[in-house]
Amino acid sequence: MIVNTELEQKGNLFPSEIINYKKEVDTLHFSTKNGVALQVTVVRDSVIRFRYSTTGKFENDFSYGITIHASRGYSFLDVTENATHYILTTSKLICKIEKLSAQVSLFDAIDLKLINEDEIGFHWEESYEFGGDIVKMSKACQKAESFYGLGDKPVDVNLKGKRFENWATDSYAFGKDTDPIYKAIPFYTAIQENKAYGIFFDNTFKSHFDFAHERRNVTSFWAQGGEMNYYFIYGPEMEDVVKNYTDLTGKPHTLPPLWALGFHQCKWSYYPENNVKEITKTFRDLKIPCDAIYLDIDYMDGFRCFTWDKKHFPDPKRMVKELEDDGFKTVVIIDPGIKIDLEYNVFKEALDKDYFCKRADGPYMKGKVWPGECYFPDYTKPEVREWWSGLFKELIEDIGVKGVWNDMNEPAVMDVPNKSFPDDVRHDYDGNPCSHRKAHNIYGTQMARATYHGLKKYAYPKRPFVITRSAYSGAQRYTSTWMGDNVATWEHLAVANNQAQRMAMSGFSFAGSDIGGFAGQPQGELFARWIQLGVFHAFCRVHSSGDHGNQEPWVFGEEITDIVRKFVELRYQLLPYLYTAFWEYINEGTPILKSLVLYDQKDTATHYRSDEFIYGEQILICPILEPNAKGRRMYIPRGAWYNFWTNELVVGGKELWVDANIDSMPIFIKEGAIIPKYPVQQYIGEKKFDEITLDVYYKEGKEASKLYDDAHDGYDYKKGRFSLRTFKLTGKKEELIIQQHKRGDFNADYSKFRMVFHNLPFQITTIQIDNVAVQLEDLNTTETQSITIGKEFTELHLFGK
Ligand code: MIG
Repeated sequence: MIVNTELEQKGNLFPSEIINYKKEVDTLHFSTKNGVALQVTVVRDSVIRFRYSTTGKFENDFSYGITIHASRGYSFLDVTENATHYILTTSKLICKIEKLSAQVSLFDAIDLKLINEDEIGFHWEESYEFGGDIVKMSKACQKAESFYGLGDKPVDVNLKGKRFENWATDSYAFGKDTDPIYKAIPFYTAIQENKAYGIFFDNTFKSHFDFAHERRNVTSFWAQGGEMNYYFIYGPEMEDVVKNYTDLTGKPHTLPPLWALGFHQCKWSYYPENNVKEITKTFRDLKIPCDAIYLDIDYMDGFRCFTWDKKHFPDPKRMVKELEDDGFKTVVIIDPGIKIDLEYNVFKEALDKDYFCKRADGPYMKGKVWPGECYFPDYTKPEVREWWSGLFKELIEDIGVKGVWNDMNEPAVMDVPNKSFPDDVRHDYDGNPCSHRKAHNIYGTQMARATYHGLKKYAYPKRPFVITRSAYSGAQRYTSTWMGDNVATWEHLAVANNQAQRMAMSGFSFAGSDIGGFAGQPQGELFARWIQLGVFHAFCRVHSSGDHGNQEPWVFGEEITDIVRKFVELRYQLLPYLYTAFWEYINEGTPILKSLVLYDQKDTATHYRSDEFIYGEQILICPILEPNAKGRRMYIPRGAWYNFWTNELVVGGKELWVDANIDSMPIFIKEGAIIPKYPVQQYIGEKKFDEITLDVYYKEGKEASKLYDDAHDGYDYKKGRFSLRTFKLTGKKEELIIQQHKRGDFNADYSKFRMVFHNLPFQITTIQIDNVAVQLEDLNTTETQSITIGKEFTELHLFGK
């Protein structure tokens, strides 16, 4: 039984036989004898939406999850009918709907094999307490099927055998397997028989997913209200499922400013001003690159949002300017709770304009958070979001703050058993009034959305930067995210690794954990290992509660400081590589981190691997997750990979011991890759440089690599001011050819590439650039050979012997 039956006499209800069918452009409408309506909409050849109503009438079709920019359109659609089924065919999928039961099955249109079928399919239970239905779906689970996704769940990568709940929850010091935590992302990908498909259950009520936990051969999902409304997304590659889901729910609207991909330092809390300055100065003194410093709640006056504690921060504008002059962007926290205080203009205005959430019978939704008793804006109302955006004018435009951190937006409330609003609170839901049962999971996303629009407006012509704790599907359009209040333990380091991969395969790549752990204090060794992992997450920030001591890179002694510096420097060197991956993400929806199963689903050995992942397209990472390690066993995916530290070439498809003392970690580069590197900078824009490095990893055969670049901030890139270079490498026994193709009209400051050749199996004798022979003088004769060349070459040809 999926949920407890509400009243004993009521059990599950099912659609009866289909008695009516009508086709309207891309939508098929079915109705059953007992009044169930089913709408089947072809969104794309590989994406079909299923929507059920038990009353025969549908609610207003409104979703915060689906973006208006989602691609629509299919190349082929055919509907036929036989004695038992309706059959819908696209170029990718065949969908059969059984006349007697309305049960659905889906097949690959090319090899005609079954991909997924309803077990009992759609069913429901009437909700005695709230009205409407508890809507349920159960699908057959195949024997070797496995499951991935669901956002921030702190569990191993494969979800099979587990059951989950989606209900955004403030979860201080959550543990491995705690469920639910901060986010609600009701999307998963399944793989069976080498075919991947996804299901996005776009329902914001509390929802549940069961992956063959209750019954070995059944996968089911259900929600405490709303519609059974899900999108079936076919791959057959997992990466295509994720890309299609990301297309539906949205890619980030803008690239982040490059500084947002730098290293960030945070703590609860840095104050007063001279403490902040001491921290930033130490970064510069110790030459540990850093781009952003965060102010947690104590910068405010009595935790009132949009105010400053004038004692600790007498002149915020001056301070922010001085930090900026030293290369630090200031990011400040803003919570949703607005202190009840008639002298406080933000409160007063929202009260006058009726912007706060109210209880069912009319009183305000009152709850205690950091400022004491608060009211909470209803961000699900467009007018309230507009107002909220406007509040950022002073902070951003005048004071010069560059980023905003939205916390507590599950929403979190203190000293109440459910840690949030009661169910009866009313929300506008963009003109579809509802209770908190429906708006809860989307509240944080709408807050981050309003914050994003404020930043976008007032930071213009610069790009906005927002970070949120709570999120529903689609939040990635507006904001980055972190995983909330983790703990300084080795287990949590593994959790952070799983969560970042899981978020990426859930369409949300701009994510990272509190490096070092929020609660508790790490030993230096754990901190160093966490930094090593964190520098390979798109969002890279050290944060801690500060309750248990300091957590800056230098508090663990010189050895650890040096290790931190080494890896943060590596992050800064690899920024053009990360930026290129980010560009792929915002254009194609390609996840920046790829779990091995997403990278190579055909290799079933990857289906249960959690530790290793691919960073971007060509770098394999495996964090060290245990104390006192001198290395570890790890799985090397198929293909051939160079050990980043030793240049040793290993052939994958097997487990391997890899050495990694505390100052090292397993990093491998795909054979044939060309990896771009900047010189080390202490912050983005510190230096202008005339050349960047391309690390070329020899391969006998072909491999393509990319390098994206633009002004690193602003919007000119949207008007063509970017450059996208594609490098095609072809290696032969005594030759190496690199062809470059460039798109876009951005011209970077640097004019040259320093090409460093790794593992060339020959001595270079002749070099041709664009078919003209050049002198060999630039060449080193050491093992690593390198050459400096003008960046606009179209073909570089090395001959050797
Ligand atoms: O109740 O603002 O997850 O990152 O430092 C705690 C103080 C509120 C929780 C966030 C954490 C932040 C802290 N906040």
